[in-house]
Amino acid sequence: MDNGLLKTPPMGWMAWERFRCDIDCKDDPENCIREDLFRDMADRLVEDGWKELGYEYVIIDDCWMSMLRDEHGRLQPDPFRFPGGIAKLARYIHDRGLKLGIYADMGTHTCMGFPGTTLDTINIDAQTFASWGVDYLKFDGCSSNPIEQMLGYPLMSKALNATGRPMAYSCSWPVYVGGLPPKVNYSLLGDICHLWRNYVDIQDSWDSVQGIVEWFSNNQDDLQPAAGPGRWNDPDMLIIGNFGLSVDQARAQMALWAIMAAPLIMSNDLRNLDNSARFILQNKVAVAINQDSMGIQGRRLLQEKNHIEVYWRPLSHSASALVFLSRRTDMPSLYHTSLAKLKYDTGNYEAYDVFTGSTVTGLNATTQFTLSINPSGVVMWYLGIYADMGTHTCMGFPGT
Ligand code: A2G
Repeated sequence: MDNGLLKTPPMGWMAWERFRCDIDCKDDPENCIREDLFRDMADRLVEDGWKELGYEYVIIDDCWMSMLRDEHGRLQPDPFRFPGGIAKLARYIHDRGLKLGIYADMGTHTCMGFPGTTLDTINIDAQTFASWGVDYLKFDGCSSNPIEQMLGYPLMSKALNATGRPMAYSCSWPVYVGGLPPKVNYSLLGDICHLWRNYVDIQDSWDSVQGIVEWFSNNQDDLQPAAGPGRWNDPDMLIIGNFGLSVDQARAQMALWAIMAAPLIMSNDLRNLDNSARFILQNKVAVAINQDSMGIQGRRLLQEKNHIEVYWRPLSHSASALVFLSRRTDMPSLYHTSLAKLKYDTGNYEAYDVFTGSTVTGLNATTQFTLSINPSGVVMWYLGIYADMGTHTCMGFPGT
């Protein structure tokens, strides 16, 4: 949606993948969906360096609601798990310079069976969220039919705008109609939503990450042109820091989400994150590539027979990013190539290896180079043009 919000993909934290619908605050007080969990995550975002990198949204997912609307027909939070109410939680989050997201569902019930938003309650729900100070709405689509969705998603967009409060609008609509044209109209989605979920929910495994990347790449001709400032495809949350990914696989998720101009919305436990996950998620160059101001989504360029794949994204200042992904399961593979083989023009380049910090200078398009790529791992390069006319090259080396 072109109203000035989300000029770059949103960054933040969302409860769902890691904390699901845990409402057992008696036996699992640390992990249940309640206001303390969101306050804890807000504290971590501010105190552990996330906010300054751009991770700013704290997003409540399903299972925050009371089973009943209030006497005015408004949604209300579960009184035991959110005793202070959402407005107070929003103040806590705003006081720390962060933004609050919330979840609702176009349909009779949310996916976990809490009260849904039907066509007749769209306006009141949008007004309720605005009155609480919500900054972001994830609008799911369980328990509705395609006609209700076709009416409801645009109506919610209008209703949010009519509140006068700027709220980012995330639409799960495409998932419920198969994710692809002609059933999904991506130009309409780009007009009414800031981001949208295209495909199945992510789970805590490399299989799940790979399946998502494969689907997005196989369908990139339909999906890639739909993205741009204010309108983003959403392959779902970052699961880095949980239980399912090795360090190499975590780097791969970060690299591929950066290439795909995907929302960087983590779902992990920021209170217990190991340093390797933290370094990957806080990698400044990976984040900068994801947040590039041109907002052009990248593409898979090549699938080699030996299960090495190459992904590419054009970036501002004539720079670009390359990701070399190994989908092999044997040993580190040597990959021989040149920039010319990857369709680069003649010129002099320098490459910065995003995860090792090493630099390769003196590359021209025909220079042959060899990379070693770990199984289910990546090498990620930020590529600048070398020897610009100016005082410094794009990477800060002496210029001409
Ligand atoms: O409901 C759906 O499965 C959501 N999926 C998932 O992200 C989570 O919100 C869950 C909560 O019950 C989509 O929005 C596509």
